[in-house]
Amino acid sequence: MRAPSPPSDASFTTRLRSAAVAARVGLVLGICFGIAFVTGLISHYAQNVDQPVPFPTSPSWGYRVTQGLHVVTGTACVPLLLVKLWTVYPKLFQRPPGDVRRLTLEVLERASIGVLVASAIFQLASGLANVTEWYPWDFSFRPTHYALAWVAIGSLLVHVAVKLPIIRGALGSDVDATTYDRPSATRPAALSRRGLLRATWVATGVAVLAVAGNTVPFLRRASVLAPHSGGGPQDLPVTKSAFAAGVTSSATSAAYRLEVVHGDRSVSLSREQLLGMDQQTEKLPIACVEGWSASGTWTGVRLRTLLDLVDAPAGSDVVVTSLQERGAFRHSTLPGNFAADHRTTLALALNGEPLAIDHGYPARIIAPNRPGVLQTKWVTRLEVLT
Ligand SMILES: Nc1nc2c(c(=O)[nH]1)N[C@H]1C(S)=C(S)[C@@H](COP(=O)(O)O)O[C@H]1N2
Ligand SMILES: [Mo]
Repeated sequence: MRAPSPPSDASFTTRLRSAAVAARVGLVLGICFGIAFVTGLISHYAQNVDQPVPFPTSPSWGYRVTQGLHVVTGTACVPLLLVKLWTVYPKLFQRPPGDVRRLTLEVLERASIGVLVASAIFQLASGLANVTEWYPWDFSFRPTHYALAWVAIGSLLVHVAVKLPIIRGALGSDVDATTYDRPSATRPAALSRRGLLRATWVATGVAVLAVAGNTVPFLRRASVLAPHSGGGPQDLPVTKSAFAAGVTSSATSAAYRLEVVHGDRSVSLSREQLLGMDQQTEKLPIACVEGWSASGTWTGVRLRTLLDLVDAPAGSDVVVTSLQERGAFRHSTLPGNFAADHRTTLALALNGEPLAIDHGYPARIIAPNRPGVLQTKWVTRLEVLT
C-alpha cells in the first residue's frame, strides 16, 4: 500500500481563498493592529515609574480613550485574523522551490510569517484573557504583552514589505480579479468574495460591540462580554474587593490614620480630620487597563493641600501606600506633575455618598488621565520623595 501523499496547495480549490480577499482583510487587520500597538505603548508608558517625559495629566479622559481603543481594536483583530489565516493557509502546503537562492528566501519568509502568526495569536489570546480577568499563566502580563508587541509589529512590517507589490496590486484591482490567485483556486463557492468580506465586517462589528460597552456607556446593553459594564456599589465596577484585598477590618478600624511623610516631617490624620479639611469635588474616570472605564464624582481633600502640611516641594513624586498587605497594586507612585495637579484628590466620597469600602474607604487616590491600576484604594500613607 502506498502512503497517502501530503496535501499540496492544489488541494485547496475555493476561489474565496484569494489574495484579493486576504489583502482587504489584511488592510483592516493591519490598521487595527497598528492602533492597538500605539495605544498599548501609551498604556505601558503611563505605567512606567521612570518617565523621561512626564505622562500628561490632561485631558483627564485621555487614557480612558486610548485604553478603550486598545481593547476594542485588539478584539476586532480576532475575527479579522481568523479570516485572514483561513484565506492564506493553503500556502503552507506549497511545494518549496528547487533552486537554493529562492528556497532560502522562501524559508526566511515563512519563518517571519511563523513569528508573526505566533506572536499575533499570543497577543490576542493573552489580551482577551486579561480583559476577562482570567490569568491561566505564570508570567507577568504587562512586560510579556509589551515585549511580544514589538515582535508582532516588527514581523508585521517585514511581512507587509515583502508582500507590498501583491498588496498594492490586489487592493488596486477588483475583488473578483484573479491576477494573484493560486492556479487551483478556481472553484466557485456558495458565498461570493464580496459576501465573505461583508460577513467578516459584520463579525468584526459584533466582536467590537461585545466589548465596547465596557467603555462606551450607551453601548452597555449591547455588550454581552462587558463584565464591568455596570453593577458595583455607587454605580462603579469593582476590580478587587476589600475582602479579596484582606483590608475589611483595617479599613473600618477606628485606629485608621493617614500618614503624610516628608523626610522627618510627618502628620497623622483620622478620617474625621480629613473630612474637616477643605473638600473639593472632581468628575474623573476610573479607566482600567482591562478596557472598562466609568466616570465618578469624587469628593475629598486636594492632594496638594495634604502635601503642604509637610512642606513638600512643588513637583515632588509621592509614593502612595495601601492598607493592603500583599499584591502588586498596593503601592503606586504619583509623578510630580500628577501630585501637583489641582484635580488630584484623596477621595473620601463618591457620587455624593461616603466611599464604599470596595471603592477604597476610608480614602483613595483619584487623579486625572491615569491608568486605573494606579488609582490606589484604602490609602494609609503618602510619602514625599526627595
Ligand atoms: N490597593 C489597591 N488599589 C487598587 C487596586 C488593588 O488591587 N489594590 N486595583 C486597581 C485597579 S486595577 C483598578 S481598575 C481600580 C478600580 O477601582 P474601583 O474598584 O474603585 O472601580 O482600583 C485600583 N486600585
Ligand atoms: Mo484595573
